[in-house]
Parts: sequence; structure tokens; C-alpha cells
Amino acid sequence: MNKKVVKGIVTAAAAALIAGCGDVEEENTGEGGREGGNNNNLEVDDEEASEEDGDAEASENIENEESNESGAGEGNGQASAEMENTEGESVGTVSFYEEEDVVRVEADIENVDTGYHGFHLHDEAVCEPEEDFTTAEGHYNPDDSDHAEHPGDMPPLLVNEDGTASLSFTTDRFTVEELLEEEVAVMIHEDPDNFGHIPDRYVSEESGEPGPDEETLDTGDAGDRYACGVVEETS
Ligand SMILES: [Cu+2]
Repeated sequence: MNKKVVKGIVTAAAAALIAGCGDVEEENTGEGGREGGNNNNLEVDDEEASEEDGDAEASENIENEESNESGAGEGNGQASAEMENTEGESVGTVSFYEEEDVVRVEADIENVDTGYHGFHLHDEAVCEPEEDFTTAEGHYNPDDSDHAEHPGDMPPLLVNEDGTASLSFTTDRFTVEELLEEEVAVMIHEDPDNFGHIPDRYVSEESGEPGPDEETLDTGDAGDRYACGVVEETS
């Protein structure tokens, strides 16, 4: 786990939260106990901040990439989500490629507010703008773990001043086949994600206890849902 990266993000997110920007989202993920240890297998390769062609179709950039079909079972080992905001406007594409032992996730985003945004897979493959995307339910969390250990918890999007974001990372927390079987959606949130990292010097008004409360451990306090896209097999 790249503690430096995550800690930096988390510190910023926690600061924002404490400053009162952390409108909590309504999610109904499980309440199961924390699963052991630091199980963060996400590996972030932040791509360079500048986008070469921010307004090009995201899929054009990535369609030519090699795909490895070995781990994918049926299908071609590729899937993607066309992201739309609550106004029904396109904000880019998130693509999933099965590689040797991991899935590579590539996000090519535009028309999103500058700054960090929570970025997750949610449980239901439903994106209804009229419902503010709440019908996509909570984080993809088949093992009933706490936030930051949900398989659907992904590194945050860093959106540049021009509204574009480019993110590429690998994860071994799911396979492309699994995402297609389980039927999930990608979600971009309004606010940063605190990854459940609330130090014990903060006491929750809700629980009266130090550290993260249940809401934080379900959601990461990433706020309202900004854009949503159903993960579908790429033909
Ligand atoms: Cu989310």
C-alpha cells in the first residue's frame, strides 16, 4: 500500500470533512465488523496531470490497449462505464481491463468540478439521475467490510482546473467477470473520500465515540453523487 499517497489524500479529505463539507450520503451497505488489517491492494499510478486531448472520446484512447483474456472467463475481459451527471450530460468513461493477475482501471473524465472526488463502485447497475443516483445503493461490498476495504473503493479522482481527470491504477480486489456478473455502477461523488480515516482525536456527534462512526465506515463521507455509469461489457 502506498501509504504516502493515501495518507496525503486522507488528510486533505479529513480536513474538508471537519470544515463541514462532508455532507453524508445515504447508503445502506452492511454493518459488518472490520476485516483484518491493512488490506489495501490498490496501486495508484497517477497519470500526468495534463490531458493531451481532454475532449476526445475516452474510449478512443484506450481501445487499442492490449487485453489479456486469460483471467476473464467468458467475454473479452473488458468492460466500461459511460459516466453521466445528474443533468444527463456525459462526463467521460471508466474502463476495466483484465490483466495477468489484476484489473487495470482507466478513468478519462471531463466536465467535473475541480478537486478531489470520491470514486467507487456501487452495488446496483442502476443510474437514475432523477433519484440523484441513490438507487445505485451503497458501495460494492460483497464481504460486508468497512469503508476503504470495500472492493468497490477506488483511488479518488483528482480533477484539474479544466474539469478533466485522468486516472490509471490496478487492483486485485475484483475481476472484470465478477463486475459483469454482479452488475455494478461506477460513481463519482461531489466531495473527497476520507477512506474512513478519522483520527481518535475527533469525536462523532452521532456516536459520541472517538474516530469514524458508522456512516463514515459505510461511505467515506464523499457526499452527494455527482455522476454515475453502469459497468457493461465492452464489445
Ligand atoms: Cu460511492
